Amino acid sequence: MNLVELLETLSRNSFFWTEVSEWKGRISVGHYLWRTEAHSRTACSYICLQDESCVSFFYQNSKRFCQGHSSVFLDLSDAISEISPKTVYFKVACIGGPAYIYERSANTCFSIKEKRRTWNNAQSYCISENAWLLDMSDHQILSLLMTKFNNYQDPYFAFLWYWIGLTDIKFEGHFIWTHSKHSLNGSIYWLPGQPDNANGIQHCVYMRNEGGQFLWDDIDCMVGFIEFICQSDVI
Ligand SMILES: [Ca+2]
Repeated sequence: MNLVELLETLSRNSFFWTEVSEWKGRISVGHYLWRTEAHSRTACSYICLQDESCVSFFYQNSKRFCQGHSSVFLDLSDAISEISPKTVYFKVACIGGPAYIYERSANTCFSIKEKRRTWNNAQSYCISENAWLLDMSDHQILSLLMTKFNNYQDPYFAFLWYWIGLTDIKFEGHFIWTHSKHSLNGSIYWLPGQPDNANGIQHCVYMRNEGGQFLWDDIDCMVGFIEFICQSDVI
């Protein structure tokens, strides 16, 4: 396959196609901006350094605003040896930025935030990264991710609670995934006896690990000690 044929293949298979250029013998298949929070300029530079596709960053001290510019390059030899160029690209290209992990099996990106927030503040945090609270309305993604969380290798992960993007704040008992706006029609993932809307104030859903399995519970959206998982698209 020569260069022209390769580029044609990439553009056919890649809805995210933005531009092509050659640089130091590599091909750029696109670029994207990411934003996140960092406590210092050094921390921001570190985030950029950790992302092999990051080529520049900008830090605004007053807002702790860290913005980076990443270019995604393919080594020509890698691209040829790996038949699916989509896979090569997706490994690094999450809209949410370098903190996001691309989950190949579900073709989505997510980031576990070790920060404690109310449900609304967690959702705002995700939105600030061009992401949203985890939406598992797609049945395939639901099953893949719930299995993944149950097998997650981080030893601390199973001890914490995590908001997900599911709420019945508008109509009691009618749970909606906030990003996709899809209704939840039955689920095998509720904790026993849940959702119970205890005291009439439980309208947001979090998950926690019970006996080796993550399951869901509805709780007061204002509870502030729950961590959360953001999800973003791939570029
Ligand atoms: Ca409950």
